Amino acid sequence: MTSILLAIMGWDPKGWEQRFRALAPQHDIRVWPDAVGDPADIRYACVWKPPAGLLAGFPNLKAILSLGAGADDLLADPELPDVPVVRIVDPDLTMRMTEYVVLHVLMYHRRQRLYDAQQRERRWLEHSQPVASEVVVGIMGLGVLGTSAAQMLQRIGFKVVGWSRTPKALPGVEAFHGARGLEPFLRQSEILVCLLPATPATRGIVNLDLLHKLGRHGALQGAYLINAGRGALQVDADILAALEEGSLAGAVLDVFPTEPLPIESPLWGHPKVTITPHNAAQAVPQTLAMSVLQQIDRIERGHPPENTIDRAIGY
Ligand code: NDP
Ligand code: OXD
Repeated sequence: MTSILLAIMGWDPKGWEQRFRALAPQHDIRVWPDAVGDPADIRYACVWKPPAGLLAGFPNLKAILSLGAGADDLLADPELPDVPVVRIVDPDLTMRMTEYVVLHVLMYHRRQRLYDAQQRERRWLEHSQPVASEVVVGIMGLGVLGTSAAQMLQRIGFKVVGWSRTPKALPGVEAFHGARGLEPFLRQSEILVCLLPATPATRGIVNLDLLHKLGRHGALQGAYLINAGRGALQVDADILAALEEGSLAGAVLDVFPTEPLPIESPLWGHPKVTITPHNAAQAVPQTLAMSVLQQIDRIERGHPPENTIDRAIGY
């Protein structure tokens, strides 16, 4: 019997506990903070935003498994034990993010907010509608989530460009990479979709300088931002400034430097901003617990875990 710890902050741990117990009755499931038992028993820690220093208290850990796709919070723990850190890669999570991206790209492309406003005024007025193939969507981060969103957007006709750290070859997607690839990527992008991890290299990347480089004179006649990566990527004041001066026509934000978004943030009431509470791709135990347990099973059978975080680059 292997002892597995669940340490979850900010989400309700009950669903995870029930699912782990149902799927892995052969394992000993412990739950932080009330039912940890002897810390020396714990071999695997399955976590979401555990307090810094907590994991250092488990001397016999074999791996840490993040219950989310992004592991930036974990890596910020200066006492993080030196064992593999595994993140979630799961088709359910990926498809949820793809839905979110496609939904909001289409909202801008089809000018749905304009038609909503007209409806409130009982105005019957048709506007010209560009074809999707004239509209360029730029995906920052061509990883698991960015690739899936790029492929779906392509299937519904958009021109898709992408940007990543290392070179990528995705059929039909014009791919840019690295510092030199950033500006030509941005110049084409009318709708910028941000699906980057938060790392020392990406923090604050969505700033005024970057927003000024977006393609504003394409088929949509304006530039739009969708950030569902991490709040640390964006500078809220710069997004507001870009909206005020008109260099940005709209922003959809799922993530923020401070979460929950403080009540006094001017983003809440801005007419060109759409806010969602960091749920673009909700981590649902019903489907994701299996992915986590499969990685534990791999390690127990002597195989290296998949989807490990490279601590040197931060994702
Ligand atoms: P991946 O690790 O699969 O992909 C990350 C992508 O970002 C890769 O293409 C990588 O480049 C690129 N990248 C990283 N650093 C840089 C850099 N410095 N310059 C250019 N490109 C860079 O992650 P996922 O796609 O699975 O997830 C992305 C992020 O989405 C997560 O880290 C998390 O923060 C966020 N997320 C948000 C959720 C939400 O509900 N809002 C839910 C789930 C995840 P390369 O391919 O060259 O390595
Ligand atoms: C994740 C998230 O990283 O929910 O999975 O943000």
